[in-house]
Amino acid sequence: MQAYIDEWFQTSAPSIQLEENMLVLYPSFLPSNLADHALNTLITDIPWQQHSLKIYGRRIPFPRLMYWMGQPGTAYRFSGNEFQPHPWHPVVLTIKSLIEQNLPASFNSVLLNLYRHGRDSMSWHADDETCLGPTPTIASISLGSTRHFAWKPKFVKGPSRRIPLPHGSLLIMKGQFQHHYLHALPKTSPPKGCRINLTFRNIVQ
Ligand SMILES: O=C(O)CCC(=O)C(=O)O
Ligand SMILES: [Mn+2]
Repeated sequence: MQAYIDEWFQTSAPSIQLEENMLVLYPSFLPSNLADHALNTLITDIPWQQHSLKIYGRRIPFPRLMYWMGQPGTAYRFSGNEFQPHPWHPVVLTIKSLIEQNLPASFNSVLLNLYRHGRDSMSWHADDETCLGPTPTIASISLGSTRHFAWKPKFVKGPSRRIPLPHGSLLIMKGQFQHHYLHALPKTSPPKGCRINLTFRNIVQ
């Protein structure tokens, strides 16, 4: 499977379907001028926030900055945090409508993550909160430095796999993906520039 992914990445096919279509990557989804503009605009316009995780009474800062955006009523609760939605940024709305024109899905919120360098990361998790419904479709846009997205089975022992997420790419997680798999954005040791990730979601309750 990993060899297939590596070969595909070298040939730049328009999309790759993985894990029985529960994971689909469009490597160059955004027009390059929109991807460049979104990266430059969001880095400076978003008042990026440092949130933290409470473990054994201690607050540990997440190794990345975040910002939650969406329509009113889409509060997002995870890891002991509750995020109230900030109003849509026009560039984020442009990207959202481009995705919605191409997918049978719509979104009422988005989590923005800023990975400042290769040591910023996201640990193993599933986006399986009840508020996302049982089979959420999550549309994940990457801007800036290419980083690897890793995933592995949740309930059985099995190897993890990884795929590079280039500037302007769109990764779709759908169906039972959050039920069967964990995913992560691992740290890298070679130095990396900054990366912004937008995961569009639909809060249903
Ligand atoms: O940065 C990424 O590509 C992954 C983000 C993610 O998994 C999340 O926001 O839940
Ligand atoms: Mn996730």
